[in-house]
Amino acid sequence: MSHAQRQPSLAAADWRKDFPILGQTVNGQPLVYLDSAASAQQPASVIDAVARYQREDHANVHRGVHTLSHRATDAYEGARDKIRDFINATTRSEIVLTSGTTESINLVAQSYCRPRIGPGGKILVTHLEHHANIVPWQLVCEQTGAELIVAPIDDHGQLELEALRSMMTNDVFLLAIGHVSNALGTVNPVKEIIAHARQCGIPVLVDGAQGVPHMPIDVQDLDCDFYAFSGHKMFGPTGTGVLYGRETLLDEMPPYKGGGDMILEVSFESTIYNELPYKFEAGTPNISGVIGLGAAIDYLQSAGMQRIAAYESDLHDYMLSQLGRVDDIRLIGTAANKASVQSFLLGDIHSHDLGTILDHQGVAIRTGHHCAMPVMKRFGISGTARASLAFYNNTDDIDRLVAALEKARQVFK
Ligand code: C6P
Repeated sequence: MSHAQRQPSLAAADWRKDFPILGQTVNGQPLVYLDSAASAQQPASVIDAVARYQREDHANVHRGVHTLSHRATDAYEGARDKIRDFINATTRSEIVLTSGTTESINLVAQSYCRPRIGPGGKILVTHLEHHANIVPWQLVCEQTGAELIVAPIDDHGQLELEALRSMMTNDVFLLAIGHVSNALGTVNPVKEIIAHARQCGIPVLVDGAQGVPHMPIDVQDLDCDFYAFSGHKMFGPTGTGVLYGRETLLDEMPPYKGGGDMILEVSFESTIYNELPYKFEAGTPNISGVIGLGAAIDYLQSAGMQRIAAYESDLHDYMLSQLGRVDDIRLIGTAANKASVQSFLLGDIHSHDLGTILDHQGVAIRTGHHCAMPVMKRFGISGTARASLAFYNNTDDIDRLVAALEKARQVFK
């Protein structure tokens, strides 16, 4: 039986029951949530971990001698250890806790690039990037006189690898590349790309916002210098995120923000900064959120990332085969290696209208440019409808999506 013909296993039914929000009806229909790339839902264990912390343990971290502060600190730092283990970083010093992928990338742009780059230097990105992996580099270029250069993609939404490699010249200071495209679902062969960049002496930042929720990530195996991701896309709370950074690089970088907790000693004459990773974590952090993120990692570890990836791959194939049967559908993003996302257009229905009609049928998708305007421009469109999957989705969700699209077609006939 071909990959595409295989039905996804029923394991999702077990996972699904762990997500209380999915049990509701929306507009009179059972909710079909196909917008996990924007923000994934949280299992009860995450919601409970945050609530338990708020009820029983809340206090500021790293500051108090009292019991609650110790408990809060232990839980918060325990989550950092879980993150280290989850992505196989070498040490916990390499796990900087941020508010999300966006902040993680801005940190690298301002603290790693800005002090080191100038006119004549180049930052290399790809045409597939989310705005969060474009605009921080444009800011640095404006600030320093460096130049942003962009590797092209083909009509399937795949990187033109030969062109990318040929752009890795001596004057390139950093390659910033997404692991998985949020708009098209393309999975980039980042391990091979990083290996080539390393031969060229170019450090690499990977935007892993759409990678971490769907596949096992091993930053040592990838051999990347930075890997950025968000808690809310991996079934944890919003306002949490991670910057993995190679310790030798983080060590050399100046702080990104100043304030409490990132210092060892302050006087009006000078300040001695704290050790890694605290040097980059000024002010009171999102304590409850990070504890929730730790619980999300526990959940993912017990589900098993390999198992999740295999299930989602089958479900994605099923989605493609079913969408392919819808008349007048145009699939945007047809790369050979894809994860969990499919963009499409239906006839000449505006994507926002399509999203609204689907919502009336209880089906939640995202519409518009997906914060990836250059991708839309590349395909000559202003936006798409996008269905994105997580392991709590199943074939019924896909069938409901297809039925809702058929209904939309009738409405607009
Ligand atoms: N993409 C989507 O619907 P933040 O907002 O910092 O958590 O993540 C930003 C970000 C960076 N890179 C990629 C590849 C992303 O997909 C995102 C967020 C959401 O596709 C919201 S636009």
